[in-house]
Amino acid sequence: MMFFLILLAVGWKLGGATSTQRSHTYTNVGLNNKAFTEDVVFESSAKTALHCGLQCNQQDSCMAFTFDDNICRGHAAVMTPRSNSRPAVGALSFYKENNQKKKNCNEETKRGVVTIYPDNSTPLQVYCDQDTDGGGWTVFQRRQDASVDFYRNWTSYQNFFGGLTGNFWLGLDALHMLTSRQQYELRVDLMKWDNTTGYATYSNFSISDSGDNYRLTFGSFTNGGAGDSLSYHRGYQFSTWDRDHDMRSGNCAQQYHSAWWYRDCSMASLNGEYKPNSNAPAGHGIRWYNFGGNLYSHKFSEMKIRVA
Ligand SMILES: [Ca+2]
Repeated sequence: MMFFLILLAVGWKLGGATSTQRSHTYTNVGLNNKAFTEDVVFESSAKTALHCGLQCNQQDSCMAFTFDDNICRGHAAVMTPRSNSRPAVGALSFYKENNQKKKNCNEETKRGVVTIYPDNSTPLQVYCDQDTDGGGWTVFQRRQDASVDFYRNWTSYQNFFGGLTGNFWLGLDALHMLTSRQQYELRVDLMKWDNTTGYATYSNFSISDSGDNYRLTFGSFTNGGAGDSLSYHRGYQFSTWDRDHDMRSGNCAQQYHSAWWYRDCSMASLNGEYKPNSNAPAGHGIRWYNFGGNLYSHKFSEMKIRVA
């Protein structure tokens, strides 16, 4: 394989080592040399996998190739956790890493902190969860300890704060940018202090722009044992201690030390105070009414979106 690497002048990833290249990176599919069987864009003869790779390299529509017994096949599909391509046993198989800018975590195959380009030009650093329910999730909120203060003002919530590998908020402007361009589903993951977990999913999630105070829109509760504590907030604007858009005469965010799509006031409030003793004053804490009740404050929360 080193032979191919040098002659092709493209990168090969074999046994975890990757080298970058002149034009495209090819990565071994790594499934015991299984091959793609669908989306064939060309078939030809080739003496070696090297020649096969060069043919694929010359065609934009070729995203992967398989080489088996001097038969070279180019394929339009890239193997990802959500790909419909089906592998077959017997051939050497590689895929071309997509050098185009990825718009979301569905298109991205890497996990963790990555840079995506929601509008094809503006870089946005996000955290991709590729493990939960098939992956493809862009995480926009995480609470896992008390090290980051979430009782913040309007400007702070418009922007990113925290750290992508720990506690963070991606920012309302970023959420609007993402959800105004593609249709997303929402998932909320929660963990109690006894490590029991629950989740809730919603369809057609989007956030409006700053002029509309980042109003929360979604279709419906679709699944999850944590129950539906968000529908109460559907259609309401975001509020912080210094920007009151709630339905109460007072200020919900100020009263409960959080920031949320408050109504009068909330059934969920995942930006509340982190309370290691699990019990918070009523209305405070990381709350999801249908999973723990009004007083319970969760050990862990994540909010994430995926292109539907
Ligand atoms: Ca108010």
